[in-house]
Amino acid sequence: MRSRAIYISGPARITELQNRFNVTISPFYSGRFLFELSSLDAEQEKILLDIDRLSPVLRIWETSTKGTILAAVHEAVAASYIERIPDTEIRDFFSRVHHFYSASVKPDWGRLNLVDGPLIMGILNVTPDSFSDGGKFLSVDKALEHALQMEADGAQIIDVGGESTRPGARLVSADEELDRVAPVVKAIREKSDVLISVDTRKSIVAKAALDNGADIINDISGLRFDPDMEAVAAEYDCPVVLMHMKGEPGTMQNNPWYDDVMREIYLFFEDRIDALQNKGIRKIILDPGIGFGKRIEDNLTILRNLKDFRFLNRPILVGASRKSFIGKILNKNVDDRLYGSLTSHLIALEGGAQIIRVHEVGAAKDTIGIYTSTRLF
Ligand code: 9MG
Repeated sequence: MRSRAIYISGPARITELQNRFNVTISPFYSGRFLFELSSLDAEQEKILLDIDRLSPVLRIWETSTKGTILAAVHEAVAASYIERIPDTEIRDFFSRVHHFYSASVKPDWGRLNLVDGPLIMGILNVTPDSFSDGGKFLSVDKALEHALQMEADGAQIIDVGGESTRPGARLVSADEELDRVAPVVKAIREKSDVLISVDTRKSIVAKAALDNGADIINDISGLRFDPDMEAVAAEYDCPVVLMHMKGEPGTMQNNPWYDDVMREIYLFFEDRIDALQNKGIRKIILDPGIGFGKRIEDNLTILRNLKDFRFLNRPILVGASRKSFIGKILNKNVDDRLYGSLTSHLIALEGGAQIIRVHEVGAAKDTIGIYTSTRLF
């Protein structure tokens, strides 16, 4: 069964859904979630209808011939109630709803432990042409110094990347990328216990980084660029960042277009989670890929609706730091985007992001400090 949470942002969204599903939705649901359930078999549909009869928890507006149901699930779906539902995918659906309304999932994957609150991933670009700090950290010593400084400032993860992913960037050969990344990962690991992620689309680079002490694969292609990447992730059983990107870096910002950006990303995540799990990859972090084949309004829609993705029961990572949508909205150069970046981080945290990928670690740490304090009272 496929299930998707749809956030009803306001009257325009209500009208859109009314038209799409041919149903009447009360304005009462503005600001709430509806759930689109599809591919239901007859058995599942019967269970849902029984639940609808017996309980106020679920109300069904339509069982269409296409097998899609638009449902409103009240926010208080109690765990004890879930226990009484027969053990089917419907029960799994209710468990996910329960999670969705109670808190983000917080897996403890050994060295990567998301139980104790959001983590900071500090960006370490070892490229001559990276979009915001190009060329500054090309030597191993300089890169190491910067990594250790970010750790001292509060980063729990250092994201080492040897290929620029800015729009229009050129492809780098595997050898060149390997030469940039592997010695830096090795040097950091010799000096520190900090988590290291390797920002690469190439399995050879990922494997070398993991062999030198990296912990996480951060692949902006969602492990689709290199056919061997999934095998490496499965073999090392390491966490992977599954990022959404429309197109590829060279051309992705040439007129990107979405009918419904949230829907497209959501379905991409569902498909890729299935595919990765079938390959034995269990530790999946979702990342909507701010700025990767997205217009300004797409980036803003994602940030505003980020919590929709929590329904997929996976931790969420957001990278908004210094990105061009901030520059365009505020009319600021790349070095002047700190406040815009921090505000974006805060919105991401509010939407359930558990890892934020940042350039300015100390400032991000303060943002998280205030954000988490407000959760305590
Ligand atoms: C490498 N890189 C650049 N931007 C990124 C983002 O937003 N997310 C992830 N996972 N990686 C990114």
